[in-house]
Amino acid sequence: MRIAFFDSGIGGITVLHEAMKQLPHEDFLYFADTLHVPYGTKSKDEVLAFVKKSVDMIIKEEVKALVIACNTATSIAIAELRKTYEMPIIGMEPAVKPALEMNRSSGKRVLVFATPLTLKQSKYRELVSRMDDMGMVDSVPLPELVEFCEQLNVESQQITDYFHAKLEPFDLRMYGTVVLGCTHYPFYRGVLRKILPNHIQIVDGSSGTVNRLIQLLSDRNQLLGEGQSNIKFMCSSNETAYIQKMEKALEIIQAIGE
Ligand code: DGN
Repeated sequence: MRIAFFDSGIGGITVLHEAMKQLPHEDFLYFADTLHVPYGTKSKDEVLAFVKKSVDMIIKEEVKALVIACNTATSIAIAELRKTYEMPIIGMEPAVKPALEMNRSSGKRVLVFATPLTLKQSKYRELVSRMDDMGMVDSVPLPELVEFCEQLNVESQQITDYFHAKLEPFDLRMYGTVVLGCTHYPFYRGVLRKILPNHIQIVDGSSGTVNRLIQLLSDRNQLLGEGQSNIKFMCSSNETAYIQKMEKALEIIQAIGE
């Protein structure tokens, strides 16, 4: 049986890539809700309905676990999905905790990049208030980045100018870590490495999510290691061109390497 990954678009491929590195002997299904991408600028009720519809399509395939490889969908739908389905469902969480730990000794601040919808949710606010007793976390919504990414526009002058404009209000000397709190954003690691000062570390939630996936599957004796990193790509609009885009996106993130 495959391990399923779900996102509105190609973002979750960054998490799939991490899973392929850590679980090379599993097979995967990747489902993108192309009829409704992007989620990050829509209402909570709309996103909840889109996620449920997508998961109903995913479970028609033989899958043994589902990774909601989207911070926005996780913050809105994970509790409801866990009530509805029996299989292990793993979500994303902006890597605020590891980022704060990295900065403990330097006393530097954390800057979280995410979609506006993720940043507005109580799940995110509760996460920050639980972890950040010293008020060290700031955030910036970067909705346009999802749209650039969906066009596979991951390295261009437009992207560099976009980051410069968004980061202009921040004194980057005060920050030690940038958190990529949207699964589309690791496609921008390469550009960010060139733009951000060298002392700033960049973290995302992929490895934490994949570690949790491994733990849940091994607790259930479901890591049989009988696969070959075979991936079945699916999308809600059923377009061949989008399937090709997903394959290309996987090549891009493999080339970025992290
Ligand atoms: N990749 C999604 C996330 O991690 O929040 C955002 C996608 C979107 O539809 N905005």
